[in-house]
Amino acid sequence: MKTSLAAICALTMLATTAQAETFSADVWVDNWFALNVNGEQVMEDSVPITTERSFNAESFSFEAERPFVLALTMKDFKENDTGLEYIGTRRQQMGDGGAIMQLHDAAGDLVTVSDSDWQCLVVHKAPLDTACADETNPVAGEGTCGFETTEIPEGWDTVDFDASEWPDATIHDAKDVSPKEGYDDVEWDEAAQFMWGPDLKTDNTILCRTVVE
Ligand SMILES: [Ca+2]
Ligand SMILES: [Ca+2]
Repeated sequence: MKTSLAAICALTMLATTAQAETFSADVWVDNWFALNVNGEQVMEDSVPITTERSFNAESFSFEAERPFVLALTMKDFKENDTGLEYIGTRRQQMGDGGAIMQLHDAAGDLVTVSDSDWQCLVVHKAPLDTACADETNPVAGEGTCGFETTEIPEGWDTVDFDASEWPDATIHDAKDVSPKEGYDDVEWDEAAQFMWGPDLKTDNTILCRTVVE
């Protein structure tokens, strides 16, 4: 009896562990990202969002069991809730975002890429009037410098979450994103596209998710 129970336990463990696969990811985001898989963070951009001109790609691997959700939190740099950067200098501007990613399995086969199959929710949008970028003293929440924040939905990074109400990711041209440092270090599959919210400039913080079956 003891033996058979132990054998069953061993078989169960084997079956459980056998389902976990190793995946390798390449992610490039202007400017910062964190990647959660089924509610657990597996990667955070190694360059803090507070770093000026933080352009870099991250290549890393993680283990997961299908189905799993890839949940990217992404931020375009902003100095404050005006959404602007270089405030008070001649370079004062809205700044822009953009992201590209690809995922391969252990055999090197492509599993998924950034494309319009992802759902994205903009959770920080500013400025609400682009004339804010030309204000001599832009103040968040005043005049043209309004901003909009959305609460991050509970459990959005888990498979059970219903994102059917979320808009599809917006695909942007490479020339509009103009990817910088780090982007060229990765050999991108031609299927990988630049995704973001509808507006590269005023969509500052965005949640994007997709389920890998
Ligand atoms: Ca940026
Ligand atoms: Ca921006």
